[in-house]
Amino acid sequence: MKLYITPGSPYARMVRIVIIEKKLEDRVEIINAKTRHADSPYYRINPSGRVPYLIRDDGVALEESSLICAWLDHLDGNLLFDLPSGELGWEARRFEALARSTTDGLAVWIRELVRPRAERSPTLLEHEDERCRRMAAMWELMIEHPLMKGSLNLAQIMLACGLGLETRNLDMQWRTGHPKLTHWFDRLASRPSFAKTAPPPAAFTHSH
Ligand SMILES: N[C@@H](CCC(=O)N[C@@H](CS)C(=O)NCC(=O)O)C(=O)O
Repeated sequence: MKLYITPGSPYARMVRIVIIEKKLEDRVEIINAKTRHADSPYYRINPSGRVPYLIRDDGVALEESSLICAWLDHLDGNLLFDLPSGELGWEARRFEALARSTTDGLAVWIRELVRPRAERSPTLLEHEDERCRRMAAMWELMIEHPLMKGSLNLAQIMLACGLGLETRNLDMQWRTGHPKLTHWFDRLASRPSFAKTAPPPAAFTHSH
């Protein structure tokens, strides 16, 4: 199989972590795609131009990190990330949706910061900064929930991939005033699958 990624994408990182946790590294070739470039050859492979993008051995291609993670998890019939049944299953879905919502904002923010300074919207940057502060305060209250502390799940992976953008976005200050979230993140970040997939640091900032 082939997985198209960019090294900084939190969504692609989520799939890469699942691949490592599932011990599928020998079965998936990881390929860097050139995204957000006019006439990129990648557009002939994936018309949407987005990553992650998995081309299965049968040639069928999948977009969307949640779909790709679920498909990979089902591959060997030995589910690592299956949802619990009943109320806990809905809680797991709720947490995963909140983690994805958090990451969606952080991804929009870094995307804006990567633009040339004159093309950036100060309104958007301010909006995402404020959203990030609110979401970090929310997670500080929720991070000791059994779902976030128990065995690894997709909500934990998604949230950590979002917060991990801190090494690229120097304006992002989710740690400040959030000791529980900081402790949670640092513990997860030392796990081999997270350490191996950490985004390359960059020094994007708007404030200085
Ligand atoms: N909902 C998608 C989001 C994927 C996404 O936004 N990928 C970004 C990188 S973080 C991308 O490929 N952007 C390139 C573009 O928009 O052209 C998922 O979960 O896979």
